[in-house]
Order: sequence, then structure tokens, then C-alpha cells
Amino acid sequence: EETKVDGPIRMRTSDLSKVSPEERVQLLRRPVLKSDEMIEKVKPIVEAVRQRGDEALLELTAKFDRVKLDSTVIFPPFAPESMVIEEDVRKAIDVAYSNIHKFHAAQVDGSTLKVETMPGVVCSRFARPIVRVGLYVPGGTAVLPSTALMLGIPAQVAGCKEIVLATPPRPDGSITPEVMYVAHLVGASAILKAGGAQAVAAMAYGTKTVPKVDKIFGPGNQWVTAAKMLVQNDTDALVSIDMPAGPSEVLVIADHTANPAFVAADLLSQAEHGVDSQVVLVAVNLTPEHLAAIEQEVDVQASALSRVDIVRQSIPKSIIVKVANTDEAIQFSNDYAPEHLILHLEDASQRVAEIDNAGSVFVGAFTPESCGDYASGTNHTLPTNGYARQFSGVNTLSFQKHITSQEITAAGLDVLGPVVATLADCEGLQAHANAVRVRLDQVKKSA
Ligand code: HSO
Ligand code: ZN
Repeated sequence: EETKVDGPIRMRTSDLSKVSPEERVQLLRRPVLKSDEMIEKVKPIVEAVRQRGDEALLELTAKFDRVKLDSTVIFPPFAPESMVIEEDVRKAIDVAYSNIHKFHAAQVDGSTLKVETMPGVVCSRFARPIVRVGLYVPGGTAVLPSTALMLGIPAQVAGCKEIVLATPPRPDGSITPEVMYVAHLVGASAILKAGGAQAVAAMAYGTKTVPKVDKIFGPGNQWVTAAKMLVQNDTDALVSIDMPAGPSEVLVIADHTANPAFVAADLLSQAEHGVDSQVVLVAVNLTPEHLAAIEQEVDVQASALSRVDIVRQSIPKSIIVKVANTDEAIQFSNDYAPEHLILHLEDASQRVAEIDNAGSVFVGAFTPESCGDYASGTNHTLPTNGYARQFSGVNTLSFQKHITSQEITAAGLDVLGPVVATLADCEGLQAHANAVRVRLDQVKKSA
């Protein structure tokens, strides 16, 4: 197995000046996700947890995670022995925590917006935390304490009162100690030892032991994504979700200044996430030698990775798009709307102003996506699948909502009231008009 020689690990190449408009559309497409099919598959799981609560949750955990648990929830204080980790990992988590905390604390909306729209008519807006949130931290092929940080820290700084962190248990029934340590740092109020659709359902509806939440966050496999979409549409659950999720993506734009080893490493860092990861290189008027050097680096670096079997599948599905200049590259990227955009460009900083659609941008040769994935401060839960056109990545405001309020004086109503009464009459809504007129009558009397 170890010495599998399957030939070079190569991306497919297209020249944008030679493709038809239809082919260009094809290049911008992600593989179709069978979301309807997945929703049908998760329905019985979600329904079982909704109806039978903890009992179903324990059965499903035994079935899918092959662990027999007596209970799925743990509450703080978490046992110190459950979070014993290597010293250097703990220090690294602490630095990441500090940076992510700084960036997300700065985003807290703690101000009250106040506008007097007319004399005596004051409209306000202020933010409040979403009270109960559920954070899904995937298990699977990699342990992801970084995702626990990215979801837990904004919840913490926003002031969410109930923070439920769900993650699948390991074969011995425990949770990865790194994730336990992060749960402790972010002040999680409960840890749900469950994964997949069953974990999402438990947080959406609540069970005897699992607290019900108001919003569910986090990446996950197709089961998790389908379950999130399902519960979001159930008015009984009364729960929302962060965003539609899909396989991870990166688009790298490289010009003549790009270091082939850096570009290849960036492409591979995303390609190693999963077999369906999407990796795009937009090559700006590169010489054949330069492009060949990048391709060579991709092959050499890929072959040396521990997850070479994953990149062997994701890299051949990925594309190199040759363009004539940087403007064309940015146009293509804006049309693609990548989750991550890396600019290996001579004028990288200046070009950021031209980016219309992207989840997060990495500017210049010394800014690998990995830094944003782990520790620089920005969030790594980002819109995929082209949704960067209309969605922001997870941020502190994702854990707050805004309430508006107004206060009108008698003098204010004297001016505004007739306007409202006229509009209410126009809509034939007499009670609305009355609510104004009974007050206006009194204002007149006491004048
Ligand atoms: N690149 C992933 C996040 C991640 N990377 C977690 C490493 N660990 C989000 O697209
Ligand atoms: Zn990553």
C-alpha cells in the first residue's frame, strides 16, 4: 500500500481564451450534491430522535459510531484528565485562542443605533446574543479542535448563554482531549457525544438530557448538512442554521512572481481535506516552464503526504485555468466565488479592492490559507459552493441578532399619526388606523 506508484498527481488544464461560454460555465461549476436524496435518508434518523429522544440517540450512536454509551451529554466542570494534551499543542491552542478571540471580540456589536426620523419619533437598534447555540465539530478523518475554536469563540464573545458542543465520540466513548480543552476554554455549557444527523436532531429538538438550541453551526458531512437543512425547515424545531455547507474549496491566482512550491503547497493544503475538495489554480500568463514547475511541485509534494490517497482523488478533479492577465483572473474568481482565495500576485494588496465574491482572502506570498484555518484570527467556517456571493463566513454577528425599538412622543404622534392613519385606510385596516386615532383624539383634547 505504502509504495503505491500510480503515476503523476496532476490537475486538468484549460485555456480560458479557447473555451466556449458553455465550457466556461462548466469550469465554474461544483460537482452536484445529491441533497434531495440525502434529505430522504436523514428523515428517519431525525424523526427517531425527535420522537424517542435519548433512547434513539444512544441506539444511533451505537449503530453509527459503534460505541455503547450510558449517556451522551457531559456538563462542566469537565474532568481535567479528559483534556490532557501535549504541552506544545496546548500552547499552540492558547495562541490561536488569543488571536481568534481578539478578532472576534472586536466584532461584538455592543452599541445602540438611535435615529430621530422625525421630531419626537426615535427609532433604535441594538444587538442581543442568540441565547442557546449548538456547535457541530466533525469527527471523521481528522480531529478538528480548530473548528471548536472557530465556533466556540464567537459564541463566547457574543455572550450566548447556552453553548452546546456536539462531536462524535471515539471508539472508547471519549472525546478527543484537544476538543475537550477547547470546550473548556470557550466555556461550553454541555458536550454532546454524538455525531451525524442524530446530533443535529438532538440539538434542534432537545431531549431529556440534551438542551434544545436556537441556532446550529458548523461544517459536517452530507448527513450533517442534510439534517441541518431539514430541521431548519421544521417550524416545530424553531431553529436556524449558519449557512448551507459543501466540500471545502480554494482558488489560487498566480502570476509571474509566484513561488511554485508555495502555490503547490497551498493547493494541496485544501486538497487534503477530502476526496471531493475543490482546488482551482488560475494561472496569469505564466510561461510553460513556470506552470510546469508548479505542476511538478504538486506531484512531488503530494506524493510525500500522509493523506496522499485523498489528494490522489481530489487533485485529478481539480483544474488549472490559464488566463491572459490579472483582470481576467479576478473576473473568473468573482464568478466562481471561492470559499478561500489566495493571491500570489505582484500587486496582491492593491487587488483586494476588486474582489466581489470570496469567503476569505489570503494576500501575498507569505499568507498561507493554513494560517486562517488555525490561528491568525479570522474564522475558517466559510461559505462554499458559490454561496460566497451572498453569505458571510461565520463571525460574531452570526451569534447575535438585532432588535429594533421605537419611542414616540405625543408631539411626534401628532405629526406621524395622520400619515399612518392614511396608509392604514389605504390598506383597509381600520383597527390599525384606530390605534392612531384614539391617541390623536386625546392629544387634541389635552392641547
Ligand atoms: N480549511 C478548512 C478548515 C480547516 N483546515 C480545519 C484545517 N482544519 C475550512 O475550509
Ligand atoms: Zn483547511
